[in-house]
Amino acid sequence: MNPALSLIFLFGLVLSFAASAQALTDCPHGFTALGDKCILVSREKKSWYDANRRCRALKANLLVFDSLMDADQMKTYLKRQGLEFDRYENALWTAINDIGRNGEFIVEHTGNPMPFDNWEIGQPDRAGNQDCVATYGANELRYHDFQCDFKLMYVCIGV
Ligand SMILES: [Ca+2]
Repeated sequence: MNPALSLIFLFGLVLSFAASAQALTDCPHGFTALGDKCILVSREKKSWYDANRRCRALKANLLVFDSLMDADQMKTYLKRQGLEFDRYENALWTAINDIGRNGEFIVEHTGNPMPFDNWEIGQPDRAGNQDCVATYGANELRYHDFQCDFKLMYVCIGV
């Protein structure tokens, strides 16, 4: 191969390599790639309604786990971020709620039941008026129903 051709070949190789690296981490500004998702963890505590609005404004949705593996991956990530999960105040909002119909918990952005049953034992206990679901690290990120006006951290998932 003559030098000019090999240079072009090398350039093409670098470009395709850059493109494949880009595909793996192609997340909107402020979001981080985690598995096949783009996530944004906000430590700013908000009511469920405000957290949901904030995610939607970022063209994202509140968190929902698709599988046990998905939940485990998030748990590892959040622990690595140094998030403290010793108290329920440090739970994170999910997209799941039964605001529309009491007792029928659905994923806000799909209208469907949660894809993976991740309730903590004894939850939902519906203590008071608990229509919104958070994931609670002290219980392995299992789901708890909370009052929606409770201020919690949250995770947005890019769409
Ligand atoms: Ca509860």
